[in-house]
Amino acid sequence: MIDPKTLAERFPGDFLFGVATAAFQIEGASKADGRKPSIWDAFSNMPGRVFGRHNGDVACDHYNRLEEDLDLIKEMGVEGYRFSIAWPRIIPEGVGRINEPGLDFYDRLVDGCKARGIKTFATLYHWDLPLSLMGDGGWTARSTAYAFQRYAKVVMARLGDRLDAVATFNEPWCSVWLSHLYGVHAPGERNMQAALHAMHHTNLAHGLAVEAIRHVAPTVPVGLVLNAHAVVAGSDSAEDKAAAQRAFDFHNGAFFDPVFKGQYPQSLLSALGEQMPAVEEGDLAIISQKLDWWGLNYYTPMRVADDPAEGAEFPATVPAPFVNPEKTDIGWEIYPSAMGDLVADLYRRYDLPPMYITENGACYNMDLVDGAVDDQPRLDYYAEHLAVAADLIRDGYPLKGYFAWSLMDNFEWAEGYRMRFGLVHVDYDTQQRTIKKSGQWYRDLALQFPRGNHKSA
Ligand code: GCO
Repeated sequence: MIDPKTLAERFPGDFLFGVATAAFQIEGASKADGRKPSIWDAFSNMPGRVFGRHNGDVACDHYNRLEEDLDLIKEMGVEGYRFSIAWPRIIPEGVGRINEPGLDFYDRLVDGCKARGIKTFATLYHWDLPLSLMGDGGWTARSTAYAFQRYAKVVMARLGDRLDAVATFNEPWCSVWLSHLYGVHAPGERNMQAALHAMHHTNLAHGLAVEAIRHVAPTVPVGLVLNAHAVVAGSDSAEDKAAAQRAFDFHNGAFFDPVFKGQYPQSLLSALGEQMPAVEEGDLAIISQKLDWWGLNYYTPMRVADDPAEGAEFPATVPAPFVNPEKTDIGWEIYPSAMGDLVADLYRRYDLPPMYITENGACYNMDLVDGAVDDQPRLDYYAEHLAVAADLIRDGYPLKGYFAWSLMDNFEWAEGYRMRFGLVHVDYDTQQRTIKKSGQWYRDLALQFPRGNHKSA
């Protein structure tokens, strides 16, 4: 077992270790204090969408257990907490009326972190779009981008003085492709045209929000969290290599190119441009404003091969087999070095600001035995990926911090509560929290920071 103190030596003294969560996955209290439904409430209440028809009504009951959960974060020894803000608590209908009690909750959250010496990394959008906005088409409508800008302004006016960083979106790949093309996430659409509209309006919303944040809270570092895919060709054949480049353009380029280059990938425009909404003059300048940081969420590589089918839709790829047969309980291949290769590839392709790993972690579903959870494979997953993170720092990449996904077991979207990613176990009947073996190990690592010259007084 890798000794956390030895591993700690490989990181600079001011490296930030944190834990991450998202509002809909942990808060519960879905009808409390003026919150209105999000698309995830609607989606999870429909049969056949989420495993076991699980929903977010109670989740980890975090909304009602805020103080004890903040104590738990403190106990985890971390210096940073990455959380998301629920738009339907702040502006319940998406537009119009502002709901003060919703803002009050995040006020308490942020103050509670500050009182405990924990840095606050807020995400404005982690997939819980106010359901009312679906009346206009949700993310397929350009108006949603402007509604998001106003929401960003409202949040930053209230919390901006106490946030250490803010991200506009979490994983637009999921809220665009997974939600509008593959139908797996809310709103469950399966349509390329809808997905391309969601893509551009999400990118636009990101840019409009950056503008709003800089206006209202100019000192808060602004970023974007992307689940960049480590795309690997299934073979050395020219066909598979070309497939990998198309997959890169579609899965990564659709977001990285407009944000960091001010244009959409040419291959995507050629193949799908006619189905895209109008890109209005000035949109790409708004989208490509310089960011202070970006966040990478990494779990597993994406192996692709060419799809030889006649008329296959862009990017025309099929999955290629795993190289490492070892996978986590959610079925994702474990392949730590792909994370390092991905970061190197992205810094080669784009002019990127400093980064954080904003999510990394593993699904293992072992349960409590005699009051303890022995989740050695999760601990190993963390140790192996953190070794790659340390290599990246050694090689000169501007990696500033690492957030484990997740603080605790929670609502794993379409998988419901059956898939567990927590460093802390949650008993959903009693809401009891128990730090797992991996959580104790992570705490021993995180407790070493900050250290050396960087130690704060
Ligand atoms: C994500 C998510 C998390 C997931 C995690 C595991 O951004 O994909 O932030 O919500 O729970 O990735 O699938």
